[in-house]
Amino acid sequence: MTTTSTAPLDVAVIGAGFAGIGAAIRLRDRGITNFAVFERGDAVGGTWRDNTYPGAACDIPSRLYSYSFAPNPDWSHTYSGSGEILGYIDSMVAKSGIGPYIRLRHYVTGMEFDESTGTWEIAIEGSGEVRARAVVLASGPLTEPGYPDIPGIDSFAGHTIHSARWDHDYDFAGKRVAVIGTGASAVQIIPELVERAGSVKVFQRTPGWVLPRVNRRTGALAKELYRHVPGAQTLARQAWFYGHESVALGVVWNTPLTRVVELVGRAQLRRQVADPWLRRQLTPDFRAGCKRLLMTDDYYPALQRENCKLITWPIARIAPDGIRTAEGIEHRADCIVFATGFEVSKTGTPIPITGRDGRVLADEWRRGAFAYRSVAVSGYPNLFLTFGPNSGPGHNSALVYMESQIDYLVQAIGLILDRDLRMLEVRRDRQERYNAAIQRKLGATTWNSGCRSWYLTEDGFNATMYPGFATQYRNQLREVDLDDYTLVAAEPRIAPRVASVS
Ligand code: N01
Repeated sequence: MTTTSTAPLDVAVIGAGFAGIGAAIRLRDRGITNFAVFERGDAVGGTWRDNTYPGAACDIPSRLYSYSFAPNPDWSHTYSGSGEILGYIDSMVAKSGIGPYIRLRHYVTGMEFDESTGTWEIAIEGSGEVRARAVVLASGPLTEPGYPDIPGIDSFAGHTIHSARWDHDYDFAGKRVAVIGTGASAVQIIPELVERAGSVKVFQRTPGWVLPRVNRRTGALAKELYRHVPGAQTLARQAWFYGHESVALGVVWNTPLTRVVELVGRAQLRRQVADPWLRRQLTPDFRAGCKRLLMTDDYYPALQRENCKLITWPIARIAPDGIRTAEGIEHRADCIVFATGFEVSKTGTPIPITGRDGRVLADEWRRGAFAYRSVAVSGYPNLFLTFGPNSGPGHNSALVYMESQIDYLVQAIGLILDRDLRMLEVRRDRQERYNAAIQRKLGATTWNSGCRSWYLTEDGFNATMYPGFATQYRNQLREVDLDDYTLVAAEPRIAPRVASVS
């Protein structure tokens, strides 16, 4: 797709992960065609393109971890692996025909709002600038690999691999492997590593709550049913949705049901780990739900394999030949696997964003990000976020939340174009009132109950999670309420709209 250099795009979507692809499909469904999706990588898929470590899979059932507007009757299992999810994203692109709108290897480095024209000026590395009347920032929170702040990390002479940038050429056979981290990625990697490596040492700082994940193959008959009776698939999705909603009662808030979740975790530990000392080392000391629940049946058995050892002494430093723990033991390693999560931007922005009157979003978010209903920010007209501040689910599918954001922002962008608005900007008073309520509600959640997690800033501010049911989140984004916004008409008209051409 090309546009003339002077005519702005109607919409620029930044990122071609799940959110960006979903936004592109829904924009096109709405009849908006003068848009482009800018993706810095050389393929679509975002986090599912990047996280290809052995065992990478989703811990939310696929029928729910997918878009309701793109149902897939062919999921092979209840929970899918990363390859199948990536295949689903690719097939959405192919079936919807949005491929020509996607510009791969286009790295957006910053953007600035021009109030006089009501357009965003978007800088793209090596390609100059593009203007767009509206922007969808769909760059995702889990993109940059996070490395721990451990002394000597750069001195290690062996091989290093991060879970989010797997090295498929490295041969683990016979190697001594150290894994740092025991979060959602680590518990999927470790069962695979013990099969391949000579030995595996798992360095745990905090044990998490591990719950069973019963994964079943979807039979041919069920697939036929889903293929020919779409209502059956909708029904299955709804059942998963409300099942997960009920889990919120024990996971989002600290209630008697939280004890039930913990009982299930303890039962899993008792059933799978015989040694009382190991059990003790693996018993969490925080409320279930405070950190992400770890859904796996394979992790505890893997830790008890002959060639695997759990290390719970704190890491003192990384040395050229391995890892030294606080009690003075040296653990030699040929390879260190960093399953240490992501550099999550909670106090800044992924790229410099300059809004109306020269304000800089990273400055405003210095002490923690905030937005109106997670999708719009006052002072930054015509800009919409996916997976923005306080939109994270602890108990339900991120895709449900994303779909609500997308439907909302497509409505809002439709308004800008249909009414020929120069600016659609959320009112600051509405945004402040919304965030005061969000932060008040977060105080009562398990996430703010005293554990360390990537949900919180260093100061303990929660800019990440939505303190409620997915149903409530969805309802608040059902309609764009014009009372929440300031509308400024396009006057004088900006450069005439030009039909984009392929
Ligand atoms: O990262 P994490 P992740 N010394 O930040 C440890 C999504 N996801 O990649 O708990 C020693 O959760 C750290 O220890 P502690 C999902 O949203 C989804 O596993 O902080 N250890 C922790 O154990 C998830 O929440 C799926 O004490 C250090 C680990 O590293 C998000 O990705 C699958 C350390 C980091 O855990 C991130 O998960 C996988 C240090 N200095 C991931 N620094 C699905 O199935 C950090 N650690 C959808």
